[in-house]
Amino acid sequence: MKSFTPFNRRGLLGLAACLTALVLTGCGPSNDSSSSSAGGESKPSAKALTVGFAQVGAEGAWRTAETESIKAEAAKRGVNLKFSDAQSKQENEIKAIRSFIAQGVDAIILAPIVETGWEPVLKEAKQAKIPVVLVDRGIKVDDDSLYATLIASDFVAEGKMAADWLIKKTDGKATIIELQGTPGAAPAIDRKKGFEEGIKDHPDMKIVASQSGDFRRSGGKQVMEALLKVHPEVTAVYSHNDDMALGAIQALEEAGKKPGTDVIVVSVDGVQDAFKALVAGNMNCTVECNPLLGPMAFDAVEKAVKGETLPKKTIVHDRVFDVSNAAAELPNRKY
Ligand code: GZL
Repeated sequence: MKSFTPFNRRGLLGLAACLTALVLTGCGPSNDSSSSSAGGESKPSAKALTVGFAQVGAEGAWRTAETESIKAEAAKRGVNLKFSDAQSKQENEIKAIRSFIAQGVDAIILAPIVETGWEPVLKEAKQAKIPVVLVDRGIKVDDDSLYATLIASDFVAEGKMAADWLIKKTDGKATIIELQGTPGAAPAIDRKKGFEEGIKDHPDMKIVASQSGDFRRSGGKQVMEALLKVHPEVTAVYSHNDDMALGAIQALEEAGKKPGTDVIVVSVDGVQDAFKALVAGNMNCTVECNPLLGPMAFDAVEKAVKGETLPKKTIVHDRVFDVSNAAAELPNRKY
């Protein structure tokens, strides 16, 4: 057993004294709860998220309402939002996404103007490990890992609801002009598909003309003016959105027809001006398509940035409005 000589005994006493001094003066490892040691550290504040939002443009009331919903929710959650209005051009949306990637945002929200052409830029976002949340319109890609989730209405169902309502209203007999949305856009493709499915077993429900007004009020008016000259026998208009329907109503009035009576007007979106037209009797039906997607979009972003797996699609449910329920609903409309 090792004996202690005076040197090492003295040495040991000195070492003990040093250690005591160290602990008392806090020069050693500290376990003081007020310091940054593990026990009492204050949680680092959650870093505010920076999110890029690539928006289609500002083609109408619905789009404006969606933009406002996303911006308001970002402000409410303290998110640093970088916003891009693509002026209804896909190349501008793609440029915006590349810019967001270069800035190193935490996530991207994309409202894709059309269904195709997204793979290259979404692969770049995936490479940069930046999740992409799609809102309001879907895309066609082979690899659905290129986006975290899609939050949107079921446009085929909307088209079907519009058809069902019109069949009931006209006892299955109508000469229809269809106003299509933006060519290549998911709501235009699927609202057309749903409406056609809805009328396929009703041979007297005839679409005599179908043309794009690009989801714009001006487009709806111009197309309706032109098609009225070719089809003065029209008895119903099916419009892929309210903005075009409101333009068509103007064209019908200028042509001396009574919209809502001579020509039945059925549309989609449920914007406030459509409700006013329903109450005034110029429009007959609108199928709601909710643009207030901000809360759901940021719930998805917060999950996606944590690497959580999200459902590939979250369907936003829609209701049908006509003269029977429009007046009661109008005061509740938020867009
Ligand atoms: C639907 C949305 C459509 C609206 C139109 O989710 O993409 O685009 O129905 C808008 O009013 O232009």
